[in-house]
Amino acid sequence: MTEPIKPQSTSHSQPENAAAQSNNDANGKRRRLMQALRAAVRYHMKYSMALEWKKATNYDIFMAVALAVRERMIDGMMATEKRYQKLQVKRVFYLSMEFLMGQLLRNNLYNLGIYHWACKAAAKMKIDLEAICDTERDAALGNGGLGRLAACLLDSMATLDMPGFGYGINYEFGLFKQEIVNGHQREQPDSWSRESTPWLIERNDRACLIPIYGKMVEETGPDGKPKSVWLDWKLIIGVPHDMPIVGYDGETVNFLRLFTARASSEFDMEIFNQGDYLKAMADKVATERISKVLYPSDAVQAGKELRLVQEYFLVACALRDIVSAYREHYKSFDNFPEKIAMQLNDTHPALAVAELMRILLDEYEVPWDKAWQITESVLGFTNHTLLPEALERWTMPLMELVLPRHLQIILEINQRFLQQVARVWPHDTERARRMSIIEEGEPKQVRMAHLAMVGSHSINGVAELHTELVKKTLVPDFYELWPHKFNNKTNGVTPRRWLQQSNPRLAGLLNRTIGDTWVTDLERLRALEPFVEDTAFQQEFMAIKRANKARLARVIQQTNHLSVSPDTMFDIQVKRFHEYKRQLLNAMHIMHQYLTIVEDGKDLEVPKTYILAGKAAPGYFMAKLIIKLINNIAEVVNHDRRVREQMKVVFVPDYRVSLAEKIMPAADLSEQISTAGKEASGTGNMKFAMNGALTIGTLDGANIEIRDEVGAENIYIFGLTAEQVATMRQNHSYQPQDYYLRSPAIRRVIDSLRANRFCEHEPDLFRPIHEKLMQPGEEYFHIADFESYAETHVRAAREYTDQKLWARKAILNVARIGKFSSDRTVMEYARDIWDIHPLPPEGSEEDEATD
Ligand code: 26Q
Repeated sequence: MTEPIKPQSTSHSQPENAAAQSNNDANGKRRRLMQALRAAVRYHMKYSMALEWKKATNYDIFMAVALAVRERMIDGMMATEKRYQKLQVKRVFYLSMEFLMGQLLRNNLYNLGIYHWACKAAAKMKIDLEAICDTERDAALGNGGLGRLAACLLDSMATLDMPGFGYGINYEFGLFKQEIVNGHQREQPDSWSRESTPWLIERNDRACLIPIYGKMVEETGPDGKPKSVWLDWKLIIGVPHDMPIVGYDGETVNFLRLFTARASSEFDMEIFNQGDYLKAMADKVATERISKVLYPSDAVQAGKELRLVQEYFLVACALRDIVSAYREHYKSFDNFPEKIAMQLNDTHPALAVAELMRILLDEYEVPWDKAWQITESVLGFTNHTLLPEALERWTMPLMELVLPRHLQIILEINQRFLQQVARVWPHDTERARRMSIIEEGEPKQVRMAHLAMVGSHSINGVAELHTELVKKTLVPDFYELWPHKFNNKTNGVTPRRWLQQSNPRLAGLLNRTIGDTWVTDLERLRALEPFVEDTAFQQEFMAIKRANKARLARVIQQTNHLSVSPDTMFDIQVKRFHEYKRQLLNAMHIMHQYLTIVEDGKDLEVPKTYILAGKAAPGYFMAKLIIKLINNIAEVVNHDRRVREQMKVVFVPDYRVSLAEKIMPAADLSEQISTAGKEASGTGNMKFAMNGALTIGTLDGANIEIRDEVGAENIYIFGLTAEQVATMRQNHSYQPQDYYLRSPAIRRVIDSLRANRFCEHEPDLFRPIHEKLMQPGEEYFHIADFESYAETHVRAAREYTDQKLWARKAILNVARIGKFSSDRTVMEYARDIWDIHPLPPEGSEEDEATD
């Protein structure tokens, strides 16, 4: 592989002559690298794309550059595989229905260590590489937090030189594109062009055959005993497509393996031969539907057959692939747990428990107890939600239809599990009912979280509070039975994408001030603390923030045709739309601010730009209505001359990873305002703070740990605690009406909704909103938290007017955010759950530093 070149190798201490010599070498290397890049790009433009330079669009140039870069990634991937093979290292496989990768060219160039040289090489060809990178379509194979976490973990595993691989589905359509029409969300298909992406390498040689549907039939086995066999199944072909994942410094290149569903031609042949051509074609279309589209909901599960089939398809393809690679080196399964770990990203791949058992039992005739021991020691399960409506359940009839053999195995697992429960708690039928993998009812349902917990040796939550709530309130029986299985792994985000690449100005300042080691060791940001009082540093820091705000203002000008001033405070909430995330609380506060100006004639402490973005699941009525409300508020506010100098409201359409990369660095205030106890962790909160925004937030998810790190004086915490919320729920004491009667501000906001102030031409449009807000026991405590929220906003705005004070706090957020690197998260998973270790290439790192 071509050696990566570090942009600035500063830390080497060498004798003068040797240093000069090595500088010359490095310069020569750079020159050769730039020449090689230019040559490769020209080559691909001509021979891969058959295009002339003169006629190439920016997108064509993107393709040619990507193909040139891809060569280096493939070299790295093959070298990495060789290294792993040689030592037969233990590997971890991250099974996930979602990988929200975003754009990849910029990331790959940075991680290969050639971004700066590629920029220069491009400049020589009169090309603006940043603009080229921005023509790339996002790979949006995920909904939000859970999918983006998977992508961050892949980046960290490769950066840490760990053998960690992603397994997922190669959706033809990722998350829908959001358009806003008359203030309403409209969904458009996202064609991210998986057929032509330069980042996927089709591996027909590793295609696998997956059986599905059919029935169980009792037969007599060779030993004369009755035996049930799975017959009349259909076959699906899974074709893997590998996306190389380059670690920072380009040394380790792992991969994300995504499977496409194809109809099996051998199988179809039979029907073709029977002459039913149309039936055969219909079957083919039905099969290939499996990898057609990502389900766009990130909370309520629809219980749809196609989704179950998708989940099975992922698990079956992944396990076949993993087992067959293992079998190339080992005859028995004795070493399986020593060589393989698998992590289940929520319950979506929980069928892995049954599928691994099936493979071991039916295909390799491993006895039950041994198979069970292997399964349990290999699997780990991560929970990402406390919302009851998001817990996956599948009806028994559907399971039986789609996966008759798996259902049999699940029932057997359950029987043995319930025997174990009965040994610990004899005669406690109520507890057995609660813990059973099967939920009684009409119809009976399979609880996927129970299946995942029973079949895994580790169960983790994604922030400290969340893990405590999983143990104490979500599944207390399981915690009592297996306290040793439960552990916390607080989420993190990759500082490569979310600081170095998205905020090059701040990254530059950091490099100049404390060196560049923070890129792979984020705790090094602590070295910034001595600079918090340094006026010159503060000014530079704030100037960078302003430049990032100006960059976002340009985006907003283009998308919303609205001009916003980078000299106002940027108050930002971006995330999926959900009632529990309480964009509505933000909206209520914006209405309150507006009414304060126009009705009370008061000025705001500071001029503000409220920025919101995010998608609602297409079937989520309330979330969509809240999007409409925010757009209507924006319409009213932005056209009212009375508030012109003081506030603007922007809803930026089509929130996605590439937009987030422009938004996070431009925030002054980060809104993390979920109802306490509802947000498992949040990861946007980390991205904002890492880029120097202050958080206004509740004591929920990772906000609590962010406060612990940055210090209570550097974050704006408000509202009820999870405990207070739970108590008020228990004793049914939450009466929104009480707050309404007590608080004129709340009254005015609710009354303005009732009076159609934000929907003059569509009376009653927002009735469902104010009615729900005022319902006794309202699930999300909007009104209960309103006053505390509004007061805290006033405090934040006042402090913002003292720019020196604000700069100090913002800098401390950056300096103390080190914990939230996904490198730390991955190291904890590797140590506590996977038992895997870094395998740096020989002669890298230490050797380099000492020679
Ligand atoms: C389930 C069944 C059928 C169809 C869809 C789904 C489904 C899909 C996606 C259910 C849930 C999701 C996504 C959940 C998610 O993103 N959770 C978030 O995970 C983050 C990473 O751990 C946390 O930071 C967030 O707090 C959590 O909300």
